[in-house]
Amino acid sequence: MIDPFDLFNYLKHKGIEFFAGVPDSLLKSLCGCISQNTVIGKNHFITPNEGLAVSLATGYFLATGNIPMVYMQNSGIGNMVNPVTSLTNEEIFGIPILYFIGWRGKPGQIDEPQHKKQGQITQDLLETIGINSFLVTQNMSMNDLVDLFEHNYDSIISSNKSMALIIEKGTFSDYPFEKFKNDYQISREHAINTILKSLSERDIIVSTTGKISREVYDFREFNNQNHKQDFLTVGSMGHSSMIALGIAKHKPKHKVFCLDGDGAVIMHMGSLALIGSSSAENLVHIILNNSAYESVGGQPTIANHIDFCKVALSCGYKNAFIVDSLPDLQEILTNIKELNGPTIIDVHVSIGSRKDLSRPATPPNVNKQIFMSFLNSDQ
Ligand SMILES: Cc1ncc(C[n+]2csc(CCOP(=O)(O)OP(=O)(O)O)c2C)c(N)n1
Repeated sequence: MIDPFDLFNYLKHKGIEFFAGVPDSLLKSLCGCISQNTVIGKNHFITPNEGLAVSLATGYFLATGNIPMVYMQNSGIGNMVNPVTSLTNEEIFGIPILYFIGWRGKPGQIDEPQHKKQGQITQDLLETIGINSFLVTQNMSMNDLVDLFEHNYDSIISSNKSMALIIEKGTFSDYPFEKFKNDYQISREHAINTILKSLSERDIIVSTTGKISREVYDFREFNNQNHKQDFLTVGSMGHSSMIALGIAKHKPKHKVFCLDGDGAVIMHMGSLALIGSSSAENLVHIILNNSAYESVGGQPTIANHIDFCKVALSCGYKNAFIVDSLPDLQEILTNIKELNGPTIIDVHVSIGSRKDLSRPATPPNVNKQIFMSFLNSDQ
């Protein structure tokens, strides 16, 4: 195992003092250590998506000539393919970056279905987009990692190429970091239960990546309901509102509720602009806003700098509500039944979740069939 603080100090010794990325559960203690020992907004930026971490790191390199570090879960590689292949690649501008990439879905390890494909292709994909990658496994020590660096880092970076370390689960030991907090009162799970209880049997749910979908799933299980109305977007963070829009436009007699996270909305915030311009009267976009990436360790998002309602209204949403209490949430859910959307509800929720949340018991393609049969059972 590697102590994140030893790594942090080693990186400092190599002149790496700028960090950008999107948090990952496998990198939780490393991300915590970076946050604890840097200044957010100065030499550490938690970026909306992984591609933007690459371009931000590029700007840092251009301004200083120093090597930036970019971190992410391997599912974020997709978001960075464009800036890596058309900006930082050594045949274009040649911007050297050091990547730390959490390896979900490693072949041979049990993981969720949405990580399987990405886990299989992680090394090949990095090679294809021109990044030299190295595996860091849980049995490696800091000395092993230093060896790996000393043999490879300088030669790769000095030829204006990038180097990635693919990090296996369990590589980093714990690091005591101060947890980000908010002042919000409602628990996210209570908010979700309140929303689902208020819906009719015809309403559709599209929920986002992470624990929000797991809480939706558990609500149905605990209430002996089936899951046919729910599309759980277990991967593809940031895309659930577009899935919801696609359904809403083609199933106008159903109300479609997108249960989104603030981190997910920020990841692809242009979706608010498209929804606003869409005149999807039957779309209700609910942000369960804890200003944090709670599902992967609770690191802060930039949501507390954003008034989502104002943004949505300026994009063309017809109604917007901020909610801080369960009675207000209940009242708004009743009132919006009569309103034409698109509607946004920014529900302020606390950071935290049950430790024993379940995960869908049936595979995504089976869930898709059940969902589509429900959607297409009436017009
Ligand atoms: C492209 C991509 N990057 C990163 C992740 C890892 N990831 C899964 S859930 C999550 C946090 C989601 O945060 P938010 O939307 O704010 O919801 P919360 O967990 O706070 O409810 C992250 C970063 C991912 N699945 N996909």
